[in-house]
Formats: sequence, structure tokens, C-alpha cells
Amino acid sequence: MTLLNILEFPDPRLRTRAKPVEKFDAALKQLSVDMLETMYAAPGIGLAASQVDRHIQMLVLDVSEEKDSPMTLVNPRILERSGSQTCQEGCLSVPGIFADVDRADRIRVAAQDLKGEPIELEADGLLAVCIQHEMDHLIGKLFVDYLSPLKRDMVRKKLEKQRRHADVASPASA
Ligand code: K1U
Ligand code: ZN
Repeated sequence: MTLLNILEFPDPRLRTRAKPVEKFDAALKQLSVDMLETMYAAPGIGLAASQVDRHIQMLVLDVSEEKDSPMTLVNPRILERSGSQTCQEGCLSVPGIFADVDRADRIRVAAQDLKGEPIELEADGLLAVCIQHEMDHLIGKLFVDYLSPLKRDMVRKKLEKQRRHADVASPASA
């Protein structure tokens, strides 16, 4: 099992725009397996390749209660959006912070699977929120960008404090 390192806000690499996937090979399949393992272990309900410092348009997710419905979307595009919903979001790249974000309630998405075959799906509720959140990662956008600059700065300071406390609790050996 390979667990990948998840980049954390405000790491500038999270702001990189992901490139389209052109090669549907064994390495892409392996990255999707590693990303799913990393997402389940975190635990989370989604993960974008950008979060593990791979700047390609691929995301994984599983919003099922049983954690038995993994999905991988390659080169996703939103074809249609409708309605709106407000959901409290978290992010594995912004640990311990939760905030309400307004997003489309229903979306229609076109993507490719790991073989490059076209997929189309309709999503609503949490699945729609999660896809929109992960697609934001692929353009270098984080859910904290929907907050006011003041609140975003508070988040940055809170994370710095959390990290300082974590360093004191378990200092890196020299
Ligand atoms: O992108 C990410 O960092 C993953 C993120 C996805 C997400 C969560 C909530 C709303 C929108 C998108 C997470 O998975 S954060 C962790 C989380 O929400 C969760 C963890 C365990 C069980 C249930 C939810
Ligand atoms: Zn996220």
C-alpha cells in the first residue's frame, strides 16, 4: 500500500493548474490506486491529483457510507449546472478547518475513465459538492478562497499554530 503525501495550505504548489491527461497507461492506473488508498486512509471522500503534487487532471472520490464505491474521473468538465446548495466543506489540504460554501446543487459532468473511454454522469447533493470541490483543486483553487480575506488569514494563522504545536509534541530528530 502506498500512501502519498498530501500538500497543505498555503503551499504554493496547490495553486498549480493541472494539465490534461494524454497517456492512459499503467502509471496513471497506479496513481489512481495510490490516491484512493491515500483518500481512504486520511480519511476523506475525495482527492485531486494536485493535492499529492501531481499536476494532471485526475480526481478520485467515494461519497458512499460503506466506502465501497470508488470513482476516478480523468479530464473532468462540467457541462451543465443548476440550483444551489450550501454545504459545510472540509479539505485534506486544510486540516481541521470547516466552512460553508455555496455551490451548484446539480451538475452534469463529462470525463474519461482510466482507459480513456468517455463517461458522462449527473450528480446532486454531496456527490455534486465533492466533484466541484475536487475540480477546483485542478485549477489551483481551494475552498478557503470562497471565504473573506480576513477569514482566510485566520485559517492560515490557525494552521501555523496547529503545526507549531505538532512540532513541539513530536520534534523531528536531528
Ligand atoms: O479534497 C479534499 O481534500 C477531500 C475533502 C472533500 C470534501 C469534503 C467535504 C465537502 C466537499 C469536499 C474531504 O474528504 S475532507 C474530509 C471529509 O469531509 C470526511 C472525512 C471522513 C468522512 C466523511 C467526510
Ligand atoms: Zn480539498
